[in-house]
Amino acid sequence: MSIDYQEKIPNNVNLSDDRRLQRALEKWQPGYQQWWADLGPDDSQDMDVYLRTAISVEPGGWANYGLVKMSEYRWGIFLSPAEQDRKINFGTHMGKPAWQEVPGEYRSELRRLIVTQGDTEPASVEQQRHLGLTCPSQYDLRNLFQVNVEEGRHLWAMVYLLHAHFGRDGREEADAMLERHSGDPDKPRILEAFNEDTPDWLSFFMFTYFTDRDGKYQLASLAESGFDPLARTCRFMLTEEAHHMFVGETGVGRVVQRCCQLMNEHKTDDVRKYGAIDLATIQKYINFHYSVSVDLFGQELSTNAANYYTMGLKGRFQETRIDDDHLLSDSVYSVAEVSGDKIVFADQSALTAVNERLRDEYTLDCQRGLDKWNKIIAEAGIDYKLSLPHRAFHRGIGSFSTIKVNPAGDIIDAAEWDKRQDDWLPSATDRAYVTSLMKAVTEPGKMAAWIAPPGKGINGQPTDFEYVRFN
Ligand code: BYC
Repeated sequence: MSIDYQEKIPNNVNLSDDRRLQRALEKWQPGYQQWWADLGPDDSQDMDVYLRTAISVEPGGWANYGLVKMSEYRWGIFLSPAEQDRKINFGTHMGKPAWQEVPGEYRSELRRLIVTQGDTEPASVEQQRHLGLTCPSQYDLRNLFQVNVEEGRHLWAMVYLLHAHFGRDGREEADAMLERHSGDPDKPRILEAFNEDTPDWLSFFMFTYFTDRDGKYQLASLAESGFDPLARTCRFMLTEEAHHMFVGETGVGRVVQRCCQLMNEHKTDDVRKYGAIDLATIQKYINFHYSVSVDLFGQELSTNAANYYTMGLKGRFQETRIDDDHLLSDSVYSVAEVSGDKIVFADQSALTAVNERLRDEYTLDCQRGLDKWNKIIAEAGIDYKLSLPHRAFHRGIGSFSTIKVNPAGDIIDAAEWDKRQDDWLPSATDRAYVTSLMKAVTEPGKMAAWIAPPGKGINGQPTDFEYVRFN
């Protein structure tokens, strides 16, 4: 399963054995490179960056670290090793051998899932493209670029599946991935959160914490797929995704830490005076990014999701570790809904509730980071607790999208919402303040005033290592 870097497209799928596929992908490659040059990270092409490059897909020692010129980064196609005699583990085909080719009857559903997943990857690169110009440190700049190149590779992963398994319409979908753009009024990205701006580094850390974590849960569900090439591709993507969430978790943690430090030093909550971001503003950013990210799980009750499950295309998180019939035809799951002026829980078919179950698992996982950030605050002796807003707060998709709910979960009227929303979500003033802090700090080891230095460097390097050469 070693990766062949001699090829024009590095890969571990024996691409050279399939000349037609190789040619088709090599034809797509220049368009991708052009897209990266146009809409990838601004002004980065000449920089040498200390990046991790995948050299193997085996667990442990799968990556190489070294300075890479951004314009020469090698994107490739890497699948995790095949599991021998893998079976379909859920739905009506349970127990049958996993599909190596697209099951004809489920072609359009499978294509839709792959396209939706694939579309998010270049979208995030587009959303983050200006951030390098205002990096808080070299360490952070390097992390941003690491995330960006890997999201680019995740697009390759989905484009490979489209080219290898969906013929002409797959190739058309692959082309369309480079035609839709984040926030484009005519050709937007498919999922709403990927059309929002990522205008500043606090938003970036929140995005990598909350939205990349949706990626983790969606990829983990697709990694259970009965369509084996999709499962294998997603398993390898998950390995890379872990670093992205680390960037988010530690990034927000360092902003919290810096704030607490200044609160103690100056005996005040108003750290804006000292160029840091106050806890109340951090809470508003959490409210925003969490609510936008929970929307990405779709409707609470979804026949699409039920169909994907029954067809064996998209499973639950860690499907094989769940002890039940893996059909869900007779089981129930507790789902929140609106009843009069209250939000209550009611049992629903577990099959139609698979999106909601995944959202619940995601929320539990999100809370872990909040606990860590709260520990930083408590250790600084400060009496303040960050929290996740209620699941119904600020929703654009699903049964709460038509009502107004405060972060505590009380249904409120539109007038109250209008009056209070700036207390709950970043206001124009908050955003302008955070933007005002965004000034590039590029000397090795130096940090912007609003963020604490990282606990340690990348790959055992010191924090003042020269992670980026600007040339
Ligand atoms: N925005 O039955 P429902 C990542 C539409 S992130 C706009 O609930 P379904 C990453 C929906 O299309 C992970 N529209 O939908 C992170 C449907 O439309 P139709 C990305 C939405 O399909 C950071 C209708 O509402 N991967 O990897 O069950 C950086 C009914 O909804 C949205 C995936 O998402 C929305 N948020 O659930 C980089 C996995 N939600 O049919 C990367 C693949 C719903 O009425 N996607 N709609 O026209 C899926 O599994 C599903 O498409 C979803 C939606 C879970 C997203």
